[in-house]
Amino acid sequence: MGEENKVILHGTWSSTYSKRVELALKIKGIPFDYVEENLSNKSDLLLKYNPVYKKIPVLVHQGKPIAESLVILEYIDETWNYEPRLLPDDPYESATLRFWVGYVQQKIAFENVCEKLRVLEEGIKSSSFAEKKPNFHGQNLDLLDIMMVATLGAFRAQEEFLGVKIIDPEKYPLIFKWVTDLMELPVVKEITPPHDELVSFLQKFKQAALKFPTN
Ligand SMILES: N[C@@H](CCC(=O)N[C@@H](CS)C(=O)NCC(=O)O)C(=O)O
Repeated sequence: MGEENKVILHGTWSSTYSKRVELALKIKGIPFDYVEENLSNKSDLLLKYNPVYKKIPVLVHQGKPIAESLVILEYIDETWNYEPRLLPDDPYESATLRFWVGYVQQKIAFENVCEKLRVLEEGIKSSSFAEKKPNFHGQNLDLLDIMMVATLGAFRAQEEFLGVKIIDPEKYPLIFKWVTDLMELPVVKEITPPHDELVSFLQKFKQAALKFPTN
């Protein structure tokens, strides 16, 4: 790839937002350089590229920066608009898929995650693409698959850290199968941080939060 077409991702290894982008680039087979950012000492380049939010991930393509993970994912699919597509061609299916992507983005966090998972499980079962989930064809993941595995792929580390079941296979069989099948794919394994590193990251994060409470 010539310098003018270069793709660079600024991210951090533990960020689910960076992982979304890394996964999309790998699924599409787009070569890229990766810059690991230290969020407690952000690089001048990151501040220049994302002066509004000052956050990772930032994708730089042809020298131009794009910020916000979901914006970046759509940019990737529009720019490298060949198979596998991250969004379906059918407008209704694409709208439904983006609806659930937005739901995972906004709602699937630590608090009340069980109720949110129930809504997601039921919503996917009655969606226009119900038959397709959770079946994958090779490594052809779409935007929602990327969101699911980047957001929930660390659930085993979170379960160990919190000492509670998050994705209970009896309560959420579809989500459990979906996420665990995705985690078996080589492309997903490539971007998944080692389990022990994630658990110790969560522990360190908690200790730091206890030391410097925000309120
Ligand atoms: N809405 C953003 C969120 C990205 C985000 O929260 N990034 C965090 C790391 S996981 C960050 O850069 N934090 C640095 C800061 O807030 O100063 C996206 O989807 O890209």
